[in-house]
Amino acid sequence: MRLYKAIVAGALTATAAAGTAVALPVLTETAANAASAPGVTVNLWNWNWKSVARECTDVLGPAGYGSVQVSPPNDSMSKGGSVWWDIYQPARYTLTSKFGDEAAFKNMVDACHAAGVKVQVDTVINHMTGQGATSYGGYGFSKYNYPGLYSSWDFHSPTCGIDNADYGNNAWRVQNCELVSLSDLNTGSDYVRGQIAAYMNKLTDLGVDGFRIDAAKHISPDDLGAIKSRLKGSPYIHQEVIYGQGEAVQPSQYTGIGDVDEFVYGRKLKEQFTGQIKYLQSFGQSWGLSVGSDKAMVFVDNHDTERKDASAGDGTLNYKYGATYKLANVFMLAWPYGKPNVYSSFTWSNKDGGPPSANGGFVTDTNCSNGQWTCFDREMTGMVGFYNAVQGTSVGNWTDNGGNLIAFSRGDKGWVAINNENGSVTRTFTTGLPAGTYPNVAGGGSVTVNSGGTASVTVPAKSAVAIRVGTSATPSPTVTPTGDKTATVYYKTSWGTANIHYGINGTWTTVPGVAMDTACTGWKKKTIQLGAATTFQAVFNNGSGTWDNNGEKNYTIGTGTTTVKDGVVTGNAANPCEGTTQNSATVYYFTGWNPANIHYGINGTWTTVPGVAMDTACTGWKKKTVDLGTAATFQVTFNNGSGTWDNNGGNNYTIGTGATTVKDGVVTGNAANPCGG
Ligand code: LAG
Ligand code: CA
Repeated sequence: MRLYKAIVAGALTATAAAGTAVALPVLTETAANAASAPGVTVNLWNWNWKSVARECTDVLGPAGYGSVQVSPPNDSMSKGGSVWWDIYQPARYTLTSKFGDEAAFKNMVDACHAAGVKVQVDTVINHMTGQGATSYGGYGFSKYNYPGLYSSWDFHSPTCGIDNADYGNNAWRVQNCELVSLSDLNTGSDYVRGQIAAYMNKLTDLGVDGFRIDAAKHISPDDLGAIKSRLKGSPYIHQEVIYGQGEAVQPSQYTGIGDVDEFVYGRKLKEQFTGQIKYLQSFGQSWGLSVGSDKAMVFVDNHDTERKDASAGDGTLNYKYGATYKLANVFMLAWPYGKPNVYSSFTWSNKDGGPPSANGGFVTDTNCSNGQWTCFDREMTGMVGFYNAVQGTSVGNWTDNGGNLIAFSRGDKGWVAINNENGSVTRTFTTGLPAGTYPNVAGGGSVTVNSGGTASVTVPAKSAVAIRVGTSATPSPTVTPTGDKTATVYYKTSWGTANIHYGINGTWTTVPGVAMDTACTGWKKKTIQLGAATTFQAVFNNGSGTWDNNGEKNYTIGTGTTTVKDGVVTGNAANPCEGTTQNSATVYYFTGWNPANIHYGINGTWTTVPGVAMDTACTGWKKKTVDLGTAATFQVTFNNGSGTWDNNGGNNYTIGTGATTVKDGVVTGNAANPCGG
């Protein structure tokens, strides 16, 4: 590991030195080609500099991430921490942001470089502010006046606002009028170009390796090209040019300057992963992606798309989709298209709400176990190694089950199976890998490949198995996790839905964790496989932002049965539900939806919307068994997870114990299993 770090650090220095030696005027064409490849980028959006530095050292470097993308480091308008979007209103180019000062920024760049990770900066250069008068750094400004930097004549004037209709037919207005009332810099002016380039060159001098150009669509390619020609070195550039069908400004107009953020990619992955992923066999530019693979930076989501309504056509998956989101990211790192950008940020319920902060909006350190941060970068570490190992190979051995399971190889370097079904799939797959036993880098367990390159693999529901060359074989050629320790946790709560979010040896579940079952009135229950571990860390939440993390300390829980009640952990406990009445209801629901959720209330306590995912019982039928405690009936509604509901015409369904079918609005109690058996 030390040797690896030393080599990478040496390579970085050499690139920087070569960059400064190049004469400035000839940069435009050669620089685009010379810009060093970013590898797998991770967007640690809204992390403070201290936390990014720590992540580079502890996680990103060891995992093999190539670059980290950080939030705008310049001083910005301050809304005192109430919203996230004040960072997209620059006040000046001094590095006094809510994420830390210039010294902290420099420390971060150095720490990331020492770990072999390049740094890309989100640069907001199309506009200044639309509101406010004071910045995080304590500087005073007004919309068209930034003392010592810009005055009214540095903005496009007369001023105008971009209208929705402009996108279709008026590129000039999209690039010269104001985006959401933000004062639009006159990027045609020599002075403005000089100030922007000076800011970016200062970042380069601090060691920055690349830039995301915010709102690039709103800067004409001519202006952006002119700014680029003034940049030092050959930074990697990706431009935010959001594709819209038939629009006047198109991503392809920017590929001469650098890469483009490919927004169609995430939209397509959302469609497939909430439908049938078998179609992904032909996934590529022919699907309507806006630029070619060599010009695309791709992502499952970013800070804007994760906040779009589930029903919006341009929305994407986000961390709230749990396992589905993770599978889409596994696909992105396994499938050869574009340069992947993994997203890891804070959890939210209010779309505008700011990240965890203190003292008037200064972002506090990232904490990966209090539920306020997704730390999703940590869940993709194994797949980053996979990405690095398979570069230069192509897809082979494609197979699917005609539905939601796919598998493919990358040459003889890697093989992946992605199971987006609600049930596990066991098959013999052709992996194309040399014989051996490989750890699953997308989850737990291992796979043994025989001398013919095939392997018999069980891919659990909603999970992935990925294996690659270069990983150390596990000590014994056995399947699935070593060790078989389990822990059964009973949690006392009045929440309708309770999730347990837990970490075993530092590897945590995806926020919000795993849904617990109702054990009896007031108690939720979950049994967890610990492998060889004898203790683990756990916190609980209600699925909509309320957490119990034991006053920031987490709960430490051992094997066997444990109860957690009012902050008290009792190990080797008796089952608190023993002796209580335990009614249960099995509901069969006839629907074409996939997924289908059951949202229900027992004695007036309802699950958190959208409720609980139902399992597929057989064609057309979904199924879920619900523990009712002492209740004899409960209230039920159904939904498809994206806003379509069946609530029995506003009356809800009332359902009793035993098996019940619900079909076309008709409830049949004490029903036979409609799937037979
Ligand atoms: C971007 N790319 O082109 C960013 O990815 C996106 O997050 C930014 O919008 C936008 N462009 C400007 O950099 C965000 C919020 C907006 C917010 C804006 C400026 O999505 O909602 O606008 O940042 O802070 C806010 C208010 C507006 C208001 C504006 C100016 O929401 O109602 O007109 O501030 O005062
Ligand atoms: Ca503009």
